[in-house]
Amino acid sequence: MRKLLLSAASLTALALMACQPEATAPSTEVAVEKPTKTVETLTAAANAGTENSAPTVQEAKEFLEQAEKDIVEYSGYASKVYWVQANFITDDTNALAAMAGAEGAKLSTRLANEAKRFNDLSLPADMRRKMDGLKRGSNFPAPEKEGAAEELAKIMTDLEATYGTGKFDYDGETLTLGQASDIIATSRDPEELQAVWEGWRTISPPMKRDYSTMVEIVNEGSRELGYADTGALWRGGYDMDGEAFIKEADRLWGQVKPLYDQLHCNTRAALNEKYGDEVQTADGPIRADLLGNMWGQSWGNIYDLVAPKGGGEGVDVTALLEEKDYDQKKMVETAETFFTSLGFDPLPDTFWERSLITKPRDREVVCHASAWDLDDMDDIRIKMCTKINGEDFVTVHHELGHNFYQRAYKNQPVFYKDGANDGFHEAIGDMIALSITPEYLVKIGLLDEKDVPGEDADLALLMRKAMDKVAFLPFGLMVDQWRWKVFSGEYGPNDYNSGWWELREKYQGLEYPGEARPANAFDPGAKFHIPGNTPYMRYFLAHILQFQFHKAACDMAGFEGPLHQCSIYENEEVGRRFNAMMELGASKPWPDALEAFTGTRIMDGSAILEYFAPLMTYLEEQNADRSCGWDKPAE
Ligand code: X8Z
Ligand code: ZN
Repeated sequence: MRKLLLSAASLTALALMACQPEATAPSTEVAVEKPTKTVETLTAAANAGTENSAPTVQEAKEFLEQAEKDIVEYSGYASKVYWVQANFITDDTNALAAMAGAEGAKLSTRLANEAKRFNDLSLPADMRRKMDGLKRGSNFPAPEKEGAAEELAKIMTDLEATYGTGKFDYDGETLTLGQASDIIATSRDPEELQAVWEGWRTISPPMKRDYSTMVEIVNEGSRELGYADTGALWRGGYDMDGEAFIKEADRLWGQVKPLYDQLHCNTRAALNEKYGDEVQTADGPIRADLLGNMWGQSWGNIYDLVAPKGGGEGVDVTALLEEKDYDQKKMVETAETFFTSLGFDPLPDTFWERSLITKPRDREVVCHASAWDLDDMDDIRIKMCTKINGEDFVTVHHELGHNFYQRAYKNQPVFYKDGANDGFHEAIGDMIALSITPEYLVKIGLLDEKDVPGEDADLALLMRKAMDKVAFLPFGLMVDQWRWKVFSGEYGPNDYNSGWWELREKYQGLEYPGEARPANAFDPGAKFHIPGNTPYMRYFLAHILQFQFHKAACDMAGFEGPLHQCSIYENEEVGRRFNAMMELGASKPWPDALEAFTGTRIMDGSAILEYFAPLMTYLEEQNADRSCGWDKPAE
């Protein structure tokens, strides 16, 4: 949890961290119980509802100034509470986090309600934007009734802690998610894969009751803020009408689905060949435990099964990191160097002193990678249980992208200390990581010149990347399709699991292993962002945007070859223009920020299609005699 969501652009004025469960929001006891005189006066006047109480622009200005102070004061301590809890999960730190969360929830609710007083007042655009942001409250708003903020904050803290400490027994050992994920990534024994996949999902049934209570609470909070439900509140965070946003997401998915369908078809055929009809049929959905990832969200770990024949070797970054003896710190330093090569200042010493980059042996931490901004200025950090492999090499770039973005917009008012939209925040580091080409790896000494793959390896490089990036797209979309239906009531608690699998099949073409899921299964709870309460549409958008950014950057750099061969390493001009977009934070509607860097105001999937165009041709050839798609034939 942990953010006070404030702006029309899904601003999180309490942008303490990216990639984290979001809270309700902030304020100290003092701020909650003793609002300043100005605000008291305003509130009393608003309640009085007389003509005499019509607020002035000056009052609005004072209100915003006071709100900013309250938020800064709250987040200054709450961020430290959350950091300690996520780095040291105990009953005590959970209790502290829940207390901070409740205060935050009350603060955001109070500010949202007070901001309504200025609804009919004509305000300068910038003040209106701040006011609208405040009125959105938080992504998980508490209703005003007594005790609701406390109950909500406790549930949110408990859900996250249950996930963070989740373990299960397999083959005489107690496995953490990290250990289970290694088995899913490397094992090719379908029985073992199924057992470990099912084992991890035993951690989530106990979450279900709390989850449904939480849904009720935040829906009530959302209704008090004027939204039909919490899904509508989330969809309202994109500088456009919520209904228009649904259409926008559908449009983007429609652009990229043909590429996904081809990848799905080819991957299913490879799995069928590897495991036989008994395990993976040649038609229908793919068995979710066979894809090398606990959630079937990115498939790079089974690249070996789909490697184009005679298509060269590609580059195995995991092997290179091992060969060159990289440790976690060296991985992060390497990612930092990419940013500094673009002209960004190095990370502060405190980043290195305070970040957590290796899984501690002797205490419980939230291992899911995240990036934090503890003082909304320079105290930026990451927290991740980094593994020395290619996947986490990309993730450290992803996390530093959050940190460099946070620092770029640090001089904005607190209301605007956030991404242009949440997809932008997730796309920055990923865009940088798209520049990790073989030539770049040679420049930094990770790959020897003699091992640079020839042109014939392009397909291999593209296939590796597509197994991660293209495979992810429908997962990025379906997680919040599920949550939107949960918030709207279309999926009640009895439908949570069946609804999840309905969407897993519809969008991803996946199915669970085994005959049936247990009656008490709550499989959504086994994915961090559900108990961690982090909206997910941001990752879908980021997977579109990062290719759009990459293409714009390569155009700027004057690169003329195919997009997947372009690296912007050491290009300070691109860095300067990237920074110009980043330092806007959320101060402008996101199309303005997009235009500042790419020249267009529209999110567009054509860059990812261009990037993978040679692979698409290859996939279509491979699939020519296959029957693709996964719909069951009509009876
Ligand atoms: O959660 C993350 C980041 C932190 S914001 C590690 N990601 C999503 C996930 O792991 O499910 C990055 C890609 C998608
Ligand atoms: Zn992220």
